[in-house]
Amino acid sequence: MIKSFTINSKIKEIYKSPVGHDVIYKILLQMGISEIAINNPIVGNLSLKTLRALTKKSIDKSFFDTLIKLLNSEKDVPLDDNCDIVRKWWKEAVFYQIYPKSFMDFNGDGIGDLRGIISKLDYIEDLGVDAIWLCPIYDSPFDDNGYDIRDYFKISKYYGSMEDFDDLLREVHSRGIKLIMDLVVNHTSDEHIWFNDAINDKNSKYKDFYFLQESKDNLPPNNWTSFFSGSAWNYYKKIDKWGLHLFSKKQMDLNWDNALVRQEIYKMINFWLKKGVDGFRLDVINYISKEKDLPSGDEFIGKLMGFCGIEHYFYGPKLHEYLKEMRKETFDKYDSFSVGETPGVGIQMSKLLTGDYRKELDMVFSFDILEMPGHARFDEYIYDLNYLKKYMIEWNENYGNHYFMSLFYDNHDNPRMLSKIDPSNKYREVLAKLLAIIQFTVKGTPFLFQGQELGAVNKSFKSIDDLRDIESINLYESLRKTLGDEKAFKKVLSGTRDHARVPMQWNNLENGGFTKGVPWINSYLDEFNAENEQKDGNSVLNFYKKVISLYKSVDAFKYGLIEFKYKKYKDLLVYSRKLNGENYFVECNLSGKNIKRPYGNDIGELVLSNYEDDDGMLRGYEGKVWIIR
Ligand code: ISL
Ligand code: CA
Repeated sequence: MIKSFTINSKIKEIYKSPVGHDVIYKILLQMGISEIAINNPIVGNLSLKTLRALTKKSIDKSFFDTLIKLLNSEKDVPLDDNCDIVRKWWKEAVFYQIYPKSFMDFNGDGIGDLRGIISKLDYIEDLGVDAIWLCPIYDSPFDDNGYDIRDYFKISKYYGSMEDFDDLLREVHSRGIKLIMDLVVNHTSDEHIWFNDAINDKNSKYKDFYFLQESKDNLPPNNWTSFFSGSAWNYYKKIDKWGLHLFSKKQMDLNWDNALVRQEIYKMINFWLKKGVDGFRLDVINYISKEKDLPSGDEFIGKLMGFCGIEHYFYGPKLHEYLKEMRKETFDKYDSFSVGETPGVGIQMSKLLTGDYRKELDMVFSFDILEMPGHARFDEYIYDLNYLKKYMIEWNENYGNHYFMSLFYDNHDNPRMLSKIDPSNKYREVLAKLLAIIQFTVKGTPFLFQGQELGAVNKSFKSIDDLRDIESINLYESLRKTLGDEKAFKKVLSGTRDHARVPMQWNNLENGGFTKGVPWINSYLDEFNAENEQKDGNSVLNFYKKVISLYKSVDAFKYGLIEFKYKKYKDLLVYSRKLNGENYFVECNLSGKNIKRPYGNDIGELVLSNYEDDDGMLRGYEGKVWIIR
């Protein structure tokens, strides 16, 4: 148990607590300051009181009150004993994320659909995939492409029918592949029957399903901002109340403190589990517990994080309670897998959310890998793989056997990792293969996002009219007032989620074979696609097949001890994976320049490389896997 923190607590004590570690780590990350600063005795011995006095011009008192409250809200300390690892299917599975709207269109309306996915299951099986994560397919007005659910029990008519879903699930299972669904329960669409009823019927039994609050002087109840620009509140004249939406104006936050909400959600989860789905990816699941009375956010934190109020809901007071209850009422009844999407949560909080002894989630997606320190998604900068090295070492060396990492580069919310590192595409193929070597040989569960196996890169969208993502369009509208149209579009282009949402490219036919109709978004076709990569023995796709089959045939890459070597050697990532006598050695050049091996050239038996030959040093982005006999 952790003792209570006060304004007199010292930074070094705070940093030892799970919440304190992650909050301080995150603030330093956002500011681009190395966490070495914390080890400086002068800094470590600073009390919050002194810090408050030193920063009173930029940080007001409320921040320190909030921080102390947050620190004292978490009494548990993660277990870090070196227990044996418990083997689970989801610790050794290759996951493949499908964004249904852009995967494959079967009925020619320009929108991907379930029958389109069924037609591509052989391709997915051939790649070596063990589990599919399917982004939302439920009935939705598509304000946020399905993350605004109108009916949890109905398949969107754009994607097909419930029979089509049953066919898909049967076809997936018949191939020995598992299916996990996207569970969006932090909010519903404003067109959901619960919300409609709450707004239109004064005595509605759903009126406490949402955050509908009175407010005075025609102002929102607090200063929280939405992730999609603007205030996080809508005003409803009919009931003279304000409704909370952390995301789009049509995505209304559910009030998880209402037991009736939780009961309805658990009923829905069990409906899908009874149908045989194998688990869920839980959308922004760490946001579900909001601080009582929704206090206004600290302006300094708001500026630093880009969103005001986040400190009051990213790790709320009842988060663990609700996750334990959810697991007991649903997942554990079907031995179902759960991975939480948890923006803002660091390594220590991740342990308290996923420890096998905690009975909450099995795994989380942590986002600290996605952007370099001091940078945010809409910044234009070159991603240095030495940061990825630092991240992998940090997590692999501190995430014990009670926990298991998810490993991903791309998803439907981010630009392509390849383009962050090399926007020129000069190293596209060799870099894509290097990233594959790292993702399938460090310790953790690999999650591929559709197109990553082809070496997909960002798109050169020409104007805001090319974009479809509500987040991008809202951001453009708010930026253009100050930056003007051109600069606003340039800023949005660097981070738009649409880079990842353009249709898959299957062959050389029109629209890359994605649709015979007009695609819902212009895909700006690349010269590569699945068909021509299938035929090319040296393609990224065929390399992914090789590295996936290596990963699946070698236990050491799933459960083996990982040891990093030459950690201080810039541009070089080297580690071994050992288990039951198997000993593999992985070496990666994280730069485009040649590197001399500090350990000499006599290593062992070469198993896999992204270069045809070996010329006595590591060339640009060269990666090699060796067996040490
Ligand atoms: O990372 C982010 C904020 O820190 C955002 O890119 C992202 O919106 C956030 O991670 C939440 O994403 C999830 O919830 C959103 C939906 O738009 C995203 O597609 C989904 O992945 C609201 O449901
Ligand atoms: Ca379609």
